[in-house]
Amino acid sequence: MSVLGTRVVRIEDPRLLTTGATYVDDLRIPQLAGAAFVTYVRSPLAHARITGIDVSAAAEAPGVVAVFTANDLDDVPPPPADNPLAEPLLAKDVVRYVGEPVAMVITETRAQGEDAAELVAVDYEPLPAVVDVEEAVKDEVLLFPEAGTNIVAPNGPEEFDDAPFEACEVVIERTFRNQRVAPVPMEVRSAAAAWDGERVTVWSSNQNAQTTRAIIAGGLGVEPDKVRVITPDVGGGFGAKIGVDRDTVLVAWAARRLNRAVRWTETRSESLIAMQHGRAQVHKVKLGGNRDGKILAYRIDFMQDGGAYPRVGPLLANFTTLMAPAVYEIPTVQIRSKVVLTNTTPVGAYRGAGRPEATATIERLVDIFAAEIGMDPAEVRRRNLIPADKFPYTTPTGLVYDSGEYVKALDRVLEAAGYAELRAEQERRRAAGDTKVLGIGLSSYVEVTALDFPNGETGRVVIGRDGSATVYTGSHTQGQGHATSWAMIVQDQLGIPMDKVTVIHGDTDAIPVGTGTYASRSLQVGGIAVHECAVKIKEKARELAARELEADPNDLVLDTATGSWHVQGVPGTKLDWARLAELAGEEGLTADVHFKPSRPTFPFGAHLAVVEVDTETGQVRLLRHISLDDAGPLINPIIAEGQRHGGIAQGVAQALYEEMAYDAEGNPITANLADYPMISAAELPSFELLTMETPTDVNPLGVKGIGEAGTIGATPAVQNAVVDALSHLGVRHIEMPATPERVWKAINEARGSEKRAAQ
Ligand code: SMO
Repeated sequence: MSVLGTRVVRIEDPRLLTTGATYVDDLRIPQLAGAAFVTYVRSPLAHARITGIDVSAAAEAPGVVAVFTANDLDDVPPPPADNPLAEPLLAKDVVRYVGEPVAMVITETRAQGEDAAELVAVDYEPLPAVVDVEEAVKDEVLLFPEAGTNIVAPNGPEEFDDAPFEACEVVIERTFRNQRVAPVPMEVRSAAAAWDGERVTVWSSNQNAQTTRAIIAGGLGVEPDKVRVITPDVGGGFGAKIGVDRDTVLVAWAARRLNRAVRWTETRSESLIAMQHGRAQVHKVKLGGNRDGKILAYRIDFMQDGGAYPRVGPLLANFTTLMAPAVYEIPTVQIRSKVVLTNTTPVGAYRGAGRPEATATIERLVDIFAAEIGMDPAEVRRRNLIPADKFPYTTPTGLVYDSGEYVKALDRVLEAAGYAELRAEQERRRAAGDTKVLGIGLSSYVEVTALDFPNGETGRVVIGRDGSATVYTGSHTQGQGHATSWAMIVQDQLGIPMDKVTVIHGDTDAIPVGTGTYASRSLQVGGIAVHECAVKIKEKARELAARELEADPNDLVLDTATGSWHVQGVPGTKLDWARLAELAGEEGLTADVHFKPSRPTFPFGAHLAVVEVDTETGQVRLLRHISLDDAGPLINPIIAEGQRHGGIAQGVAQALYEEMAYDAEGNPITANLADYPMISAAELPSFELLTMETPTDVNPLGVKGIGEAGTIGATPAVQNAVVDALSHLGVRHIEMPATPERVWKAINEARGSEKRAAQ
């Protein structure tokens, strides 16, 4: 029996739960002995001209090794002259967001750095700041006057054709905000670097060592082989550690410049303002349909707030664009997007990266449409979901959805939730005038995973003379459980027990080529690379065993229960993996694979949230969350459930609590975890998880990605539940996060308009 699909307890957990992880900041290694500490001087203003920097007082402060400003960066490539939007390593003439690095102070101890940084005197001449995308798009205040506009990568038609909407019985027009959130990984950004006279070694907390190496090499102006990147344990990334920011490039630079090891770990407050944010889109949308529940036309005209530098903004907008039609069969879909720069922290990937935004909007619209035509939102979905017999399904945006059972997923969730009873209970409470009303919210979703499929992923498996297997993977765990899953894949194919499989990742010397972990790609790309390595090794072993036992290779049998080979019908004479490794001689028993799938995959599912809203205070409590997340066959159900738990928690957080907020001058006002209401287990019920495993034909294990699914499905279900709770009052929409204040206001506005109507 295969180990795949069984509930194997994660093999990395005993270490993480006893001696603990080793994060970059925990490293006590000879190369970092006597390392100096980096402290960044960050801009306190959202937009200003730098007219002078006086470092003399700081340079004299106790323990100061060096103070560097942009003028000291004379040995790195200058920002490309042909790109007026280029992001410098240190701000030189202008700062564009609060938190932008302006100078770096290097000291013997961390505490000395905090003090010395205060002594760096920067003269700022404030410039008007533009914080809101709807202001920024007017181009009245420009972040880069040389560029002449704040708009980047505009996409879509100049004019929309209104005819498809004119033919509809019902048309809804809305503007939705998908608020800015902070990724808040448990481990903040952290790096250390040492220079050996030829090469810089960087220990860095990130999602892909090889991309990080490329970024650092590019920043320093050296060939990639002059940089080695090592990532020890990583405490979460959520997209915000795909590669590294300039803060880490500068750590590498300082080690080279000073010929001394340096280390840097940001504070939590720094992390909240200087690590990239996520989401931050404004959607102007229009949906048209008929009273029979059929949606006929959909338009989304949206802006991605890029923050102060474009970075991956265009990529995020592209993901939202591609997934805009979502799970529905809609005859007309019109999409326009632009990235707009603002004087705020740059926005990057965050769990789902552009896809949750697409789902959130259409799922909200479907509910408003349902309310408008007086039809149950589940029924409206059922009438518009892409039917199972239409797969593979080509979307209006040119994607090919591989496999899906959208109606079935929805129906199973409704059934498990007891939908009819929930509606009855909702009605009962309303009729009784209960101040605690019930809301039931749905979402159906599909997401694209491993959209960067041409990059593929590398794997290498080496069988040791002791019969063990060592797996080198270009994929990159930040908590996802690669050590367990990759070992299961090896055991499944080769019969080498999991405890004899070692997984190595995150060292560019050991794994020169790799892509890393993001876009829910690890298993379907990196895991498959390991699977393919094992298959190759099996074939090599078959030849070796055949030669040794003087048999036809086709007669050789691998008994995966014992990890040994024998000739068909002659089970007495066995060759184990240790022996086969020996037989392979000098060459060794190894396989290398760079697996490149032909297409991305499309996990899907449905979520149902039940909330209780206190109509006197606006307080929302999530009572139940039922989800079905189908990512194909599960390698390890425990790990898949863990991914769903974390994803749902972050999705609920966006719906109810979290928002990275700025004042009108661009000052972040949620810059610590007292003000930024990060969700915790205390706010969450136990999730009710349903399983369905619809395989893809894109890879031999039929697997899709699960890392981001929970986040994508959960947010709209919860937001819809809050609105649904108040629908009897005439409430049709509440922006996220649905804080008590927002909910209370919505209730009062609805009651006010009721009263006015009665007068
Ligand atoms: S937001 Mo993810 O790490 O693609």
